[in-house]
Amino acid sequence: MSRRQLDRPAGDPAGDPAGGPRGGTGGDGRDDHDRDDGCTVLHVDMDAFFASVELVDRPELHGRPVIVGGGDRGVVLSATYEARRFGVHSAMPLGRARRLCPQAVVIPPDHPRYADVSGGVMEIFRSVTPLVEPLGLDEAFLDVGGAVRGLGRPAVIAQLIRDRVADEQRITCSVGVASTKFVAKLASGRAKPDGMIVVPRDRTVTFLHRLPVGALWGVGERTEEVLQRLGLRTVGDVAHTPADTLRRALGEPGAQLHDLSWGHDPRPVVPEQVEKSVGAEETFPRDVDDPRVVLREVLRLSERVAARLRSTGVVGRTVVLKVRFADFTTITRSRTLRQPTDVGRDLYDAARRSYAGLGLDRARLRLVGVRVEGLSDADRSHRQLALDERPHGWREAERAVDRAGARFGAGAVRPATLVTGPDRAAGSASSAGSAGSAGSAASVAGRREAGRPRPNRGERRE
Ligand code: TTP
Ligand code: MG
Ligand code: MG
Repeated sequence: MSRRQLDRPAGDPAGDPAGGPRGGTGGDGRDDHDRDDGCTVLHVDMDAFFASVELVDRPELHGRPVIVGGGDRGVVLSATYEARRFGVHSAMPLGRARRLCPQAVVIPPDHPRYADVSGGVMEIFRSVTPLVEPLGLDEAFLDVGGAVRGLGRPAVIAQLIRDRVADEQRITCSVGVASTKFVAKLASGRAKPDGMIVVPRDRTVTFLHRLPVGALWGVGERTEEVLQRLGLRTVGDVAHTPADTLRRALGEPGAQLHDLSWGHDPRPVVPEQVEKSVGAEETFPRDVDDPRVVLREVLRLSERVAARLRSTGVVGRTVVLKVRFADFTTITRSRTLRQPTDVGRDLYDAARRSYAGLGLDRARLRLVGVRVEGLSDADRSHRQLALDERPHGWREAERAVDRAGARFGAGAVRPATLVTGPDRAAGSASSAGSAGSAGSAASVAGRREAGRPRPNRGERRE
């Protein structure tokens, strides 16, 4: 899929509760992409997620109504926008959906595949900022305030994300760009499908007040009924009703609705719990006894783990080398660094020493792995380093690689040692080290993303 322009054609009325134009404007119809100052919150949501993933392998279904559903509950889980034109929507009983749209292609869900694509999408988000708050498999809030210097304005970052999701996962997503989570989420919903909307800070109230009350966070059917009885139909109506009146009708949540209706939403983007360890390992296509090949792989894994540390905003102190012999015996060796790091070179140096310490003497290896433990917050650690005045050229160089990766996709820029290293002539090195080979695995241990296998990407998280 090609890179798209920042601007999309406006005017498709689908999914636009306020009846205004879509595709880049949250205010009064003008293009607001360049009015994104202070709009550091992005809400990104995949379009018709399950159905879109199914279309990746079935291009012949593009443009046709497709429903993913069935399973235990016999309901529609996801429907393409073509199916939605017939009134089909998620959570609808499948039988009713079939009656509304008999020509729809119905596909049973393939949850491991969706989890896999979700992992890839979240990885794109985390290459932009560590401040990613997933809301399920197909959506997340991102705080891009810290990424603006390196990657550009929020609207540019939003488009970058849309392009990368399209290029790498072959599905589309929609993005809301705003100054608060609540407004960003509303905006992404209005931008659907395959669009983005920027709500400039000073147009937040205008944007909100035209929407129906149901758009307010926390307003379900029952609350909506109460508001309707008070004669309140739009968010603007709620805004112009005294908070006390709302509190009397709805209790404390009534007052919160009043705040929301004026765009007050102080909730920060809360990233997921930090991992306990980050690691990657590689099973060689054939057992390897050449130390140069092994070390080359250790270097590649170290770079990969370090990039992962940086993208999640953490540094680690203990480097664990794992070696599995041809007979499946597995050993690990740890080294604790003086300073925590997120630099691949540091990890490699420690892992290389551990490897030398093993004195393997051409023992045949089946797998090597590099893991970092003892993680802590990178910002705090770097402040400490600044006090110690320890200049670190590698860190800057690797950060530049990250930025290129965030822009152009992982692997766009490789460390020079992996491209032209002296051991390149060793022959089998390139096959052993090829990214994404069947036996490759990267894992992030800890609470987050538990049980999310990613078989198709050759990466695994525990
Ligand atoms: P949504 O983002 O709500 O829906 P969607 O991605 O299919 O469509 P869009 O965002 O364009 O409106 O949910 C994401 C996925 O979660 C969806 O594809 C299927 C799954 N899902 C369920 O399994 N059960 C449900 O009740 C809903 C609403 C979604
Ligand atoms: Mg979605
Ligand atoms: Mg969603």
